[in-house]
Parts: sequence; C-alpha cells; structure tokens
Amino acid sequence: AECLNFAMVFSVPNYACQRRTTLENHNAVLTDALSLLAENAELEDEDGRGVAFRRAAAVLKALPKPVTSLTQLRGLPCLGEHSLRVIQDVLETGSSSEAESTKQSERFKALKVLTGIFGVGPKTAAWWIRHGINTLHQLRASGHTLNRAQQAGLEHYDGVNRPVTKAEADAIGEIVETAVTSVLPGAQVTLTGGFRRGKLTGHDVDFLITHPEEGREEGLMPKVVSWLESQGFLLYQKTTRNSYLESKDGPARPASNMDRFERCFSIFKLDACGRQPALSQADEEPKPWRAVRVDLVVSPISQFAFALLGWTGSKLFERELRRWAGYEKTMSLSSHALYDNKQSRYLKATSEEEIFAHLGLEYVPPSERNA
Ligand code: DGT
Ligand code: MG
Repeated sequence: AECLNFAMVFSVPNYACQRRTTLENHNAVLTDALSLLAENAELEDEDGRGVAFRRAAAVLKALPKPVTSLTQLRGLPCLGEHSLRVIQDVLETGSSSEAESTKQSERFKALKVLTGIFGVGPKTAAWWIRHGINTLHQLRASGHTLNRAQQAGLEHYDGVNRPVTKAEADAIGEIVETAVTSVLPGAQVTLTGGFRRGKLTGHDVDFLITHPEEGREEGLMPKVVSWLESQGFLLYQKTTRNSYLESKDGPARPASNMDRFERCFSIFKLDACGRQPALSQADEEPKPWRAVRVDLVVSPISQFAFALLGWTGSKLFERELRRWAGYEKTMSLSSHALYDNKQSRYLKATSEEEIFAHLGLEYVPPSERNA
C-alpha cells in the first residue's frame, strides 16, 4: 500500500482527443455538477459557457482517481475560475449549491421540459416561456402553431425522452439492416453515436450507411425511408440534405460529393416484442410499442472514415478534434474530409486510424472517446 501523506497531483493533456476517456468515471459527483451547469448554459443558448463547463468536466472524467483536494488540480487545463469554484464547493460540502439551485429553478425545469420536445431548441423554448408557457399542458392549451417535427415530438414525448437501451438499439439496427439491404444489396450499416462508444443507454440511435462501390449509395435514403414507411416502422421522418453546407464549422468542403450526404431524422415505432410494454401515463392503456429517436446518415465510401469518426462522438471529443486540427495542425476536419491548409490539399483516409495519424494524434478507440 502506498503511503500518501500528500495527495497525488494529476496531469492531463490539453485536448480531449489526446486523452483516453472511458465510461469509468472516478469523479461523477463533480462531473455531474459541471455537466448540469453546462446543460443549463446550453439551454440558455450560451454555448461558449456550456463548452467551458463541458471541457472542465471532461478533464475530471479523464482522472485515474477521485479528486480529494483542489491542490491536486494545479496546472490542469480547461479548469476556469467558475469551474474551480464549483469543484471547491463539492469537495467542501459534498454538493454544488449552484448546480442544486439551478436544478430546482423553475426556468431550468421549464427549458428542459420544452426542449425535451423533439424539434424544439432553446430559442423556441425561451420564447414560449416569455409568453407564459412553462409546461406541456400549457403548450397544448395555448394553441401555438407547431411544426410537423414538434407535433410528432409532443405526441411521442414520453417515448422520445425515455432512455434507449442497447437491446433496443440492436433491435432497431436489425430493422435498418433489413431495410438497407432490401433496397440496395451490398450496402452496409454501422452503429455510431454513443452506442458505438459502449454506452449502455442513449437518447437516440445513430446509424451510418454506405456502399463499398462509390456512387452506389446515391439516392439510397429515400428508398430506405420508403421501405421503412411501407412496413409501418416510422412515426415521423424528415430527410434533409446534409446541413454541412450551411454549417459554420469551417472551410473543409469537398468540391464534389456534397449533395450525396443525406440525413434522416426519424422517430421509430419499436414493437415491444418480449419486452415489458412501457407504462406511459396512468390513465392510458400500456402501448405494445415505444417511440425511439433514430438518426440515419448516408455517406459515400470515399468519405466513410470521416463520417464514422464524426458521428461516433462524443460531441466534446469531436469539437476537440476539430480544435486540435485547426489550432495545432492548421487543418480543417469535418465529417466529410480533412483539409491541410498548409499544403492546400485534402488528405485521404479509409480508416479512422489514418485520420488520427494525419492529425499527429495517437489512435483513440471509440470506447475511449467518452469525453
Ligand atoms: P446520446 O445522447 O446517447 O445519443 O449520445 P451521442 O453521443 O450518440 O450523441 P448524438 O446522438 O447527439 O450524436 C452523435 C454524434 O454525432 C455526436 O458526437 C456528433 C455527431 N453529430 C450529431 N449531430 C450532428 C450534425 O448535425 N452534423 C454532424 N456532422 N455531426 C453530428
Ligand atoms: Mg446518439
């Protein structure tokens, strides 16, 4: 046994993409408090503040042991004054008074309930709150016009807000696989998002679809969606061309192939086969199915590695990869491509390993991207 008269001092590299962050978290009380403050900042549409709290939480998630004193954190990156104050509060009192009072504030609760509706973001929620709407009941009674996504989101609120299990994700994976291979034999489906990182539950299920022959994936999404619709698997779907053209994420922009990148936001109807049907509201019949949010993305094989890396997450890990690429390597990374601004050329890759190598980073497997 070690004799620790003084606590160990931790050391953590600056960028989350330089670290291995598993799901094992030795500082959950601290990271829960910081994550809640991050969530609150995001709900208040203050993304800068949100990212600062997310980065601080991610540093603590990467530590090999519980933090017992502030002095152990000396020299660690991404811990701002505010985050350190929160950490100190937790270390001294066992909880963060700021996180606790935020959690109990009416505004936080209202923002959380309203943005829980699929298709409702912080701006819409804030606007409704300004107009006296704080609950689903008030929203329904208000007669406010909802778009198609929000109508579906409200209708399937309980299902969409219940965590998805790995078993449910796998069941949906089989359905998507069947749909995809029926409309295009040889096409491939890959589970991405949190489940690829080994998470046991998720808020949705994410899939990436491709075909080993470049170009064969063109026009695939509408066919997959039609198949799913004809079989009664979809409660809602909206297919969009990728939002990447409109995104402000940077100049990484492949000249061609752009319009082939399609995304489908959907709500699946998953039969309760063998599973205990969920009891929704007390006065309702238990439904023999549940609603699950599913995202489908189609990528040409030439961009597959970038799409896979970009859709595996975590969101912070992705953000840090792009920050690393930009600031440390003068490159622009997106879910489509990696552009080297010094050499003025795109760097090709057929695997995630190659992309990490291009970026001068040690390879981090999905299960260790849980920053
Ligand atoms: P969760 O909440 O359990 O579903 O957790 P994740 O990690 O699966 O989070 P999710 O589903 O929101 O997103 C999965 C990854 O996909 C995320 O790390 C970043 C990426 N992603 C999400 N939305 C977009 C988007 O609009 N464009 C691009 N390029 N990537 C996105
Ligand atoms: Mg997900």
